[in-house]
Amino acid sequence: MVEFQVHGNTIILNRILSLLISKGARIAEPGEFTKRAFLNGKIDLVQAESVANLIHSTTNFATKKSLENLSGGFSKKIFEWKKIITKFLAEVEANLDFYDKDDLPIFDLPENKKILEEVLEEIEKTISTYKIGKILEQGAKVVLAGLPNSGKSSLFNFFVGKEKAIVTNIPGTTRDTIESKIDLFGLPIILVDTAGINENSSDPIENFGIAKSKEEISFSDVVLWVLDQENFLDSMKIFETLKLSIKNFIFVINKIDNEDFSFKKDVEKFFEEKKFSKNSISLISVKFQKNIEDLKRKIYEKLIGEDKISEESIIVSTERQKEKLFEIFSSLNLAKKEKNLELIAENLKIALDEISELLGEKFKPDILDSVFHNFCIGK
Ligand SMILES: Nc1nc2c(ncn2[C@@H]2O[C@H](COP(=O)(O)OP(=O)(O)OP(=O)(O)O)[C@@H](O)[C@H]2O)c(=O)[nH]1
Ligand SMILES: [Mg+2]
Repeated sequence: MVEFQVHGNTIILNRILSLLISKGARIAEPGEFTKRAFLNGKIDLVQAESVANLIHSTTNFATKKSLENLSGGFSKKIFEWKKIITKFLAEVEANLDFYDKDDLPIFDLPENKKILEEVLEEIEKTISTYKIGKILEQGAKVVLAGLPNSGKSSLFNFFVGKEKAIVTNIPGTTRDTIESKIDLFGLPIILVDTAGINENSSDPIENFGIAKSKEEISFSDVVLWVLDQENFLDSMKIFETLKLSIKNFIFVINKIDNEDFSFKKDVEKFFEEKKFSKNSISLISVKFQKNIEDLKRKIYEKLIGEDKISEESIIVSTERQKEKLFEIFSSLNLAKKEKNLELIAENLKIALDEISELLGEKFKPDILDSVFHNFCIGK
């Protein structure tokens, strides 16, 4: 191995690279070093995938989870499952080899199935963590929408922590969409501020903005529909006429600093009659930073549900891992339901094969290509 310590100027770097290439060196492929570590048995495929997640992670929590997977936390769990299934299979096969088909099994089949049931539960729980794993990997889009002047940009600036969007008391201030990345309890969020939706605008620029707002809503994971006391009924009317098809809305009633108690009661009654859950309504004041924590918690719950993800939870971080776990779950479930020992053995064997594929002990070359193609060069 040769290491060059040179000045970081890109022109100098490029000239050194060109020279080395002209002498027969080549640029590493994306993920080539991780791929080599995998092919040489230093890490398994689940660990290799976490290198890509680590590179792309944008919050402390995402980094922590990728590092845990890289150091083998998830793989250890998979090996535990593998051990249990292998032991079960060995007992079933010994029975098949040494005893007559009509004999009763000489091992405790119900006890083995009970242990299998526990593994199934763990796998199911693990699969459900992909909801959060996917967000850690790709981020979630949260869109601020609603009528003009309701305080979308004020809320956007508050979350972002700087005056990125223009705020005025003139309706129609925001004309375009503005994005910023924020960290919501460890989840990487792409927060989008949009132009206020106004059904009767004659201004072509504003109308372009409104069309973009609607498009953003259709691509979002959660929409914060921002309203205030003055536009409350109009805003709800427009909301209903839009017939938006996504489910994840939170009605954010802003400017409660101005509102008397009776208005709050009216709002609650209104949503009760519409049968909206309390988790979909948050009354806040951006100006006085009132109740923002409540809103943040509700966004978090909309994104990952009420499943408790503890600090220690293993997180499934790629689509491939999720798919493989699902296949393992299905085969083990068949084994659990089956009474015939030969068929139990068959399904356990399939599950073990799938575990080998999950860990990369067995793989097809195209799987490796798809795992390593989103790495950057030098990793
Ligand atoms: N009293 C009070 N005023 C607020 C609050 N939040 C925002 N405002 C004011 O409401 C006005 C509109 O705020 P913006 O954030 O520009 O509203 P917007 O929804 O982005 O408006 P458009 O860009 O026009 O769609 C500004 O004068 C803000 O200062 C609040 O919590 N209380
Ligand atoms: Mg605005």
